[in-house]
Amino acid sequence: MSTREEFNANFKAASEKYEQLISRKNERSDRYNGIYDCYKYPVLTAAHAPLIWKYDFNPETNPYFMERLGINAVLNSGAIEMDGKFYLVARVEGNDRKSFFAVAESDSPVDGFKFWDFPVQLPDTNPEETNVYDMRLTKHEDGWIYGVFCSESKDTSSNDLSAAVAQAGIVRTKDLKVWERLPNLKSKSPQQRNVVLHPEFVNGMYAFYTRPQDDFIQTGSGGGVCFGLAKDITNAEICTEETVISPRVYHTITEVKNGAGAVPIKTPKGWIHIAHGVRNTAAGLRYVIYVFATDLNDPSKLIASPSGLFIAPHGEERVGDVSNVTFTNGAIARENGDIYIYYASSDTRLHVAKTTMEKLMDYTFNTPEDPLRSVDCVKQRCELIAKNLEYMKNNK
Ligand code: M1P
Repeated sequence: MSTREEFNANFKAASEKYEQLISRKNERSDRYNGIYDCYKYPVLTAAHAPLIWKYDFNPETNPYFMERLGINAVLNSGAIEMDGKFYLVARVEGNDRKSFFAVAESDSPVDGFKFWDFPVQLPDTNPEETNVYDMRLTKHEDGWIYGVFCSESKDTSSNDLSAAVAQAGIVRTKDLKVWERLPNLKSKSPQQRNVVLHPEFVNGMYAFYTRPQDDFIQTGSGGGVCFGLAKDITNAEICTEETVISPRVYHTITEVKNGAGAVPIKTPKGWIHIAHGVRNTAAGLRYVIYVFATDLNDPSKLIASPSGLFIAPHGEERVGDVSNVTFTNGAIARENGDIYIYYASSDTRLHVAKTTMEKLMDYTFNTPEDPLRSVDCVKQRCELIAKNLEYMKNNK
């Protein structure tokens, strides 16, 4: 085969494989817990990256049809529904380890996501910024769609080559195409990650869920997911105390750290938050997704904390670039009551889980809290068992 024939054959094979992948229908998996449905296939993976992002299509300059700019992973994604279409603003990581944002669009919430030709080209307003990731998309009542993301820079005050500083970057858009960059969020904390903008004004101000941290990785004195207000989004600065609303707790799934995830979902009983919690194990950190709720009129007040984890990595989800991780930063709550939660596994690929407003509320407000001690957990479980045995006896 001549080099040109080989180029053509490889080009054809890669194109067909890509088309097959993005037109593949998703199917519900057999994983069951009554709370949400899972799907067999991830909604986005590195293989969903368009070929034009990776290959040089010109046989003169790329005779072997080689990947020139490979894509390593597609993960943590903001999510939004607009005009009946579903949009994911995913974190795409190149082989060079740098992340960027790209919009994938579909008519369906569970499959068919196709990236737009060009990734998001953020205005370059912060020359020290090295990396960006994990955008939360908030449809705010002021009429803008905000993207709040992690803006990472090298920590030049440290001799450690890996030392970095995380800040909350803010952009806004009306159409996901034109993005206006605003100054990064200012707060008393030296570092911030997993910051989420609340969709409504609170006391006439912009409300943020923050995650103060002393260090790039360790939250240190940061006590958990916090709440704070800012007067002006065009120069956002937390002007209130950052009060902890979902604390880290010893011997729970949030012991090491936690962070806000998807934009909170408004329900008749309160704001439901789908967040992540991290604990340490002999095999390293384990990230799971958990749920809590805050008061409708005072979103800084915790009103429900269902016990334990909501989504944990299962099967193949357990393995990836950063194994044993599930992480979410986007969910879509539809007017018909369906809720789609987009979560990444092991920092490698993006999945969807489907529930409904009724089920999520039932889970959030009727799941017992973690009693925090084994002896009390056994009591809690024995009460359930006794109730069930009694029910079965009376309903034979
Ligand atoms: O690697 C797991 C996750 O780690 C970070 O989360 P946190 O700030 O809570 O440690 C984030 O960088 C996230 O992107 C990543 O998925």
